[in-house]
Amino acid sequence: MANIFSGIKPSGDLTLGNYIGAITNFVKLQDEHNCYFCVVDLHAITVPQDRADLKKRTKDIAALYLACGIDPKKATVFIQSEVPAHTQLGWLLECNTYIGELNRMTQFKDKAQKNGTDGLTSGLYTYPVLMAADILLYDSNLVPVGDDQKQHVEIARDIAVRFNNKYGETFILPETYAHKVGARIMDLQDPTKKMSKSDNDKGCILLLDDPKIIHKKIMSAITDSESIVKFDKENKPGISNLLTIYSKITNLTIEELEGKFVNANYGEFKKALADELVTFITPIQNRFNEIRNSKELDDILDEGAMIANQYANRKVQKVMKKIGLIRK
Ligand code: AQP
Repeated sequence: MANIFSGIKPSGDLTLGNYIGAITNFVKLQDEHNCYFCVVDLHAITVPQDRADLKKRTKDIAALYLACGIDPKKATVFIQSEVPAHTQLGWLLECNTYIGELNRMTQFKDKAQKNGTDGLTSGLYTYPVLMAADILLYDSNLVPVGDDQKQHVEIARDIAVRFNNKYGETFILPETYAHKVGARIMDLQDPTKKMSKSDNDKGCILLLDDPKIIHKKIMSAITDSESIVKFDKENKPGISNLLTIYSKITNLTIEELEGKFVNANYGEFKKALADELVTFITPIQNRFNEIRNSKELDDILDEGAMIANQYANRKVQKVMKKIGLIRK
């Protein structure tokens, strides 16, 4: 049985990209492994957040984890800021991470290139180290993430190797667990760019979108002028992205879908996809509405925080001892 850790930050409302890229693997892995699934609220504050939105979204994401099929009897579900060992270990690891390594992180580089570094926080720059702490704290063997997060799992591994070499065996070396297809769902309006919760507009399907909005967003997705439903990422990124989404929510293969829509035009294909999406998302939304304001959700998060704190505190004490942060 492996240890699994992953999290999603409440920097926006959950997207279909988060679901397909990450949550489907959370649900799959919980049956056979020791799983810790977290709402990483401390990562969200690396960019400015409205207090009330942050509070609301943190619980929304926890409720959506459950609504999407994470079972609290199988997995520990908790909020990152309720387990102080994450920030404790984050600092200990920052003192074992080089500035050159952080300079290579593409997410920060992209944001800095787009807007310059003025107004960017040092938290945004060092957040990969906090993410390394999240992962290493639970002796995680596997980290289910989408494509964009692979580099951050790699730096966690590099930090773990360095720490182990310096202080003796302390950390398990984590590996990424990602889909072959669906590890990067693209924006519906710009299929060369990742669907992202902080760019919530027509290009992004939210798990809590109204069915009418879902229809509208799918029907207005950018495609191409060929009108052939065929997977070709290079030349037909829009249709290929829609085929990937279709395949992921129905379990039909891309080839089966190409066959099914061989005589269809893009309008017919998009309508069928929108219908499937609504059928797929409606039970998730119903379950979300049942649990979002229930006592059940708070009980699950209280219990999750207790279990996570027990594991994480033991681990951080071990790490401190290795470093020499010990009085007796
Ligand atoms: N478009 C995507 N396709 C596949 N997987 C995705 N993930 C995010 N977008 C896609 C995966 O979802 C998990 C949670 O991500 P996160 O919230 O920690 O941060 P992120 O990767 O930066 O996600 P967003 O939605 O793009 O957030 P913002 O806009 O706030 O930066 C991760 O496993 C991620 O790979």
